[in-house]
Amino acid sequence: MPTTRSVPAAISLGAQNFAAAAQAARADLAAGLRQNPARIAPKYFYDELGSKLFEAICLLDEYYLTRAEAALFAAHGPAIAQAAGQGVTLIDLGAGNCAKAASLFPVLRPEQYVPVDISAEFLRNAVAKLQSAHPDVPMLPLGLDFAETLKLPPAVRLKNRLFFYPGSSLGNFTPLQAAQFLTRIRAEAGPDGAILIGIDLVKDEAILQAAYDDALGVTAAFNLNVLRHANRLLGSDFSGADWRHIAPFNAAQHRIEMHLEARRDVVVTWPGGTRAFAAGERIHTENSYKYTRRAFTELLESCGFTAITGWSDPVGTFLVCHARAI
Ligand code: AVJ
Repeated sequence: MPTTRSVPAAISLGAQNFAAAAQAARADLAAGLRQNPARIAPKYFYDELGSKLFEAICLLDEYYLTRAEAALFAAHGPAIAQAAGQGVTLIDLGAGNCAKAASLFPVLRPEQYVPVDISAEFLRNAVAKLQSAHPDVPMLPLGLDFAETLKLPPAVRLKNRLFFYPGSSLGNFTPLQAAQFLTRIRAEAGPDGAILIGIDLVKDEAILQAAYDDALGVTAAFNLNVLRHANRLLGSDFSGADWRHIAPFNAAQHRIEMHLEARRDVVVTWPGGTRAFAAGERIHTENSYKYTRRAFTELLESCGFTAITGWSDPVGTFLVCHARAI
C-alpha cells in the first residue's frame, strides 16, 4: 500500500523577497508602457483569472494545439517513455493545471514530479488534486518565473532530469531567446538529462488566426485581462472597454502576434507615470512563433541537444520532440 503523501505548499522562490519582486514587476511594466510601441510581457497574462482563461482557451474548437499535442502523447506514450528511460525527475516548466504531465504519469512513472509555474496559487490547487490521485509520486511544486531563473532548489533530484516544456510555450520567445533558454535547460539537465518539448508547426494562416481570435471571444478576454493584472501590479487605470484584441499573423517572422488596440484616444496613468495612446495605437502583448519541423530540429541541435526523436501527426499540425542534453 502506498503511503498517503501530504501536499507540500508550493515553494515560492523569491517569496521572501516579495517586495522586491513587486517592485521589479512595477518597473518592468512601466518601462514597457513607455516604449514605442508599448508592450506588456506575456507572463503578465497569468494571474488567477488569466490561468483559468488559458485553460478555457485549451477547450476551444479553434485552439487545436492542446488537443493535437495530447493526441501525440497518447499515441506515442510508450515510445516517449522508452526514449526517456526509467526513474525520471520530471520538471514541468509552466505546469499550470498539471494535466499534460499527469497524462504521461502512467507511462513515464516519474521518480519525482516538480511542477514549476509563475502562478504559485494556481499551482497549489492543481497539485493538491493531483497528489491525491497519485499518492505514490513525490511532488515538489515550485512557484517561480523560470524565464528569470532556472536555478532549482536542492530538493529537486539531480538524476535523470527530464525537462518537460509542452504546449508550444517556447513559441513566446524570439528564436534567439529560445536558443538561449534551451541552452540553459541543457546546462541544468546535466549529463543524464533530457528535454521533452512540444512546438506548434507553421500551417495555413486562417487556421492560425482562428486559434488566436476565437468566435467566443475567450482569447480576447485573455488578452484584455492583462490590463486588469497590470492595474493591480502597477496601480494603473486601464479600462478594458477602451481596448480591442487583435491577433495578426506575421508571415515574415512565422509568428502570431497579439496586440491590444486603442478604440479611442486613451490616457493611462499610474503612480509615477502616464502614457497617452492615440486611437488605433497598440500595446504588443505576445508573440507565438511557429516552426517547421526542420527548423525546430536544427534549433535543438544548435543548442547541443542530441539523439532527437520527433513525433508529429500526418498533417504536420504539431511536433513533440525528445532530445538528450549530452
Ligand atoms: C501558452 C504561449 C503556448 O502561444 O499558443 C494562447 C498562449 N495566447 N492563446 C500560445 C496563448 C493566446 C499560448 N502559449
